[in-house]
Amino acid sequence: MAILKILQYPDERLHTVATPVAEVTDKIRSLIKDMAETMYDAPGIGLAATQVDVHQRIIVIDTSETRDQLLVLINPEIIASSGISDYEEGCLSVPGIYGKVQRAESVTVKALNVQGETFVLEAGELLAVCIQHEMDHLAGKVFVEYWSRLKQARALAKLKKKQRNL
Ligand code: QAP
Ligand code: CO
Repeated sequence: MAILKILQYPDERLHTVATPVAEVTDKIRSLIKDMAETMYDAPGIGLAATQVDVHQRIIVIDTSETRDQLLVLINPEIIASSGISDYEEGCLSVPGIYGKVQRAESVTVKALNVQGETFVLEAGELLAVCIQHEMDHLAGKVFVEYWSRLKQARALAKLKKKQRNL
């Protein structure tokens, strides 16, 4: 097990489009363990492989209060969505920056589990938002990129200032 390094916005590698996992091997399972450990350590509620510079379609999520409900999505696909939600988001790759993004309120997602079996999950509320946020990472998109140029520039200035003071 290992804590992986999380890429920090505006790292260009966050714009890489991930490719599907061809087969869920022990190597993939080992990566997933490290991703989960990294997410829990941060602590965060979601982490996409893109954020640890692995460009394969893998996501780990745990939105539970008890931090013991790990959800692993391999090759996720949204097969249905409905409603509109306007949730305040954050991101481990954009620390200290929070803001609203408009997304679907509920989603039905199809994915593979760590055993390589297909499953379908219906999600709402925070879990639905988190799934969409993490799937964006796999497509090379960071949540702040939904914002206006001005709001993005302000976020970037805040990040730069924080990095200078480290
Ligand atoms: C994505 O984000 C998410 O700024 C997961 O200083 C977040 O785990 C989806 C974090 C909210 C939907 C709603 C952020 C930790 C964690 C920070 C995270 C920070 C420390 C973010
Ligand atoms: Co994120």
